[in-house]
Amino acid sequence: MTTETLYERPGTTVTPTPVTPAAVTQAPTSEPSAEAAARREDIRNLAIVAHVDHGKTTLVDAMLWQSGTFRENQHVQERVMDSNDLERERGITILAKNTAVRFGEVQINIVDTPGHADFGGEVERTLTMVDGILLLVDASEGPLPQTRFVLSKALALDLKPIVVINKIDRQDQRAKEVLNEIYDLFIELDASEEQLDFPVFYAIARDGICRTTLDGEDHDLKPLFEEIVRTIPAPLADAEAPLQLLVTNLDWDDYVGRLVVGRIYAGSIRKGMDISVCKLDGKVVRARVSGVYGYSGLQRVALDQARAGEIVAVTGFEHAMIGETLSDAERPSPLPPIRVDEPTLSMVFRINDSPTSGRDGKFLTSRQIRERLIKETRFNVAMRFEETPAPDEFLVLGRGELQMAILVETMRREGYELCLGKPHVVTRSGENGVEEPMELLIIDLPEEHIGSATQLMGPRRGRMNRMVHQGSGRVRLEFRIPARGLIGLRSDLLAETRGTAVMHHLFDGWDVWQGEIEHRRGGALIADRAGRVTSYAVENLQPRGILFVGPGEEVYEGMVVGENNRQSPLEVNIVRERKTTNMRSSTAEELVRLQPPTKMSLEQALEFVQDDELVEVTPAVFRVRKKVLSASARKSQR
Ligand SMILES: Nc1nc2c(ncn2[C@@H]2O[C@H](COP(=O)(O)OP(=O)(O)OP(=O)(O)O)[C@@H](O)[C@H]2O)c(=O)[nH]1
Ligand SMILES: [Mg+2]
Repeated sequence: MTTETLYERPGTTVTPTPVTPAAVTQAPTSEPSAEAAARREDIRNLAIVAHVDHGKTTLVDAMLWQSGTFRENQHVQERVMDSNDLERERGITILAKNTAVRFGEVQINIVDTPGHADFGGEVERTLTMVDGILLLVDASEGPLPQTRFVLSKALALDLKPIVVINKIDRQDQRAKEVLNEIYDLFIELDASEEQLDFPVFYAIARDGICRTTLDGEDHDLKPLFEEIVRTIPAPLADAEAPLQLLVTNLDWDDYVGRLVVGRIYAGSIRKGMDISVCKLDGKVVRARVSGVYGYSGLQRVALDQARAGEIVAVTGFEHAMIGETLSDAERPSPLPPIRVDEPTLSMVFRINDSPTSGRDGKFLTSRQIRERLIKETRFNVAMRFEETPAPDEFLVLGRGELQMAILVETMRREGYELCLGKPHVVTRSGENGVEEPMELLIIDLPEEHIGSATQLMGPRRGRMNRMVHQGSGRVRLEFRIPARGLIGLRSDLLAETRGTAVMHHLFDGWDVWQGEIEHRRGGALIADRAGRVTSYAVENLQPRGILFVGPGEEVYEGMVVGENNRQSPLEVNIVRERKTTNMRSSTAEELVRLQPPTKMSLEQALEFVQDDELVEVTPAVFRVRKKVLSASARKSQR
């Protein structure tokens, strides 16, 4: 979804009423007063977390506007924090990003996080930077798997939550029940009494409106800002101690180059200062700070120095990585490294050796692909890179198909050509033998489809844990299912429920291997020779199955040009010319009879391929092909 519309200002600028020190200094009583004295009352660090699409980035827009970050008549794009191309195209947040707004004397550092489960690693490491969270929950959808995931991580880190029930303007809002579901979720996640005592707001983020009670008055976001200052603890920080800055993010700026982003836990950092970098492997490397930057709205602003409690970006470090600590030159002391959940999916990346290779791309060699992948996994702690015995084939491990697809999409835009193997779930050996990743699966659907949805689960080894009637004829079903069982589930489910089901899933630990899961798919229709697709051939072949190519497209031997109605593969001549006869039908007449080819998305193609196939990706196209292109070579392998 691309939205380039100009933004209607969600509310006017709010000005804080002076806050009395008593209202802001609400240090938990259990802490010694000496520490409380070291709190930075001028700062609050918080992350906005939620399930995908519940309105985080939209709320940040409103916070930016209402804190006076933009000029009254300034043209600002909607969801301005979703700044990279792929984010704008897909309408989702992929990378966690920092911004900061001023509310009176207080600087509120905000991290907008992605809500899609595949980017959970981004959220996990972001949480190490902040002291509190705004937990957004859609007033109709209620808490969903990613709400559970981010909340469990936040509670484990003892972060202070503020709950915002968003989209109360929706026709189907059920904010009251949703609040109960949120309490239930906190209790299920073993929240303490204190954590359960969270403030609640009701919001229409899109209009920059919040309420303190569901039926109460509409306000601008001022009450929310005030609550942030009151509830989120000011960072506890000792500015006199030796420097400790935990690197949680990396960024790039065309003028100043590579930036490492993180929170200063202790001490201070200055431009020109000599420091040490505590590497993940235990080594300590000396370096010099060449710049220190703070955040103000969407800008980075150069600072002379920054002190404990602040979130900053610093330059001067070509090699500092996520999870490492920038520390005092003489007294280096690393902070605990960031640990995020293990990858659950692996996929082969290799060079493109198809006959069409090299036509569109700039980067083709295994060395180039290898370097690019290594760079990616350095930026992204939730991904891992592994060599394989084959010199031109590498393994990338990650959280899910979307995360893989985004990496591939980014690479093809940069000019890479690749071939990708079928994604596999990662297994590990446990006490009782081989273990595999399990997922918590939630399906929302109309009651009349319960039967057909549950039938889909049996062969996929899914087990139902819970069924909740949500009123208005919809039901929420909860399953535990091997990650493997999710492959192709979404499209089957949509077909079985006439497009009415919505599904979400979340990594739910490891379990013993659940047994075979059969994936039914039609056999491949494979081009038996190179050439250009003819309408004549398409017309003859389309009753056989679904075609991926249309007249005029170029194919090569071994390319998969469609899916057979039957399960067996079939070699076809899709470039066959009509034998010349006296009777010629007009081209127009021919075109009418042709169905348009089915074009898969990259994610769909990755779901479609089997072990003896690859997805070929270039900046211009992607195609499915056999690993072994020549039909005779494939036969002799069998
Ligand atoms: N009706 C209604 N829609 C809203 C409201 N707030 C946000 N939306 C819409 O919800 C959709 C998702 O909003 P985003 O702000 O991108 O959600 P997000 O949580 O940042 O999504 P991810 O970052 O991808 O997880 C957009 O189409 C918004 O216009 C609201 O208060 N009411
Ligand atoms: Mg977002």
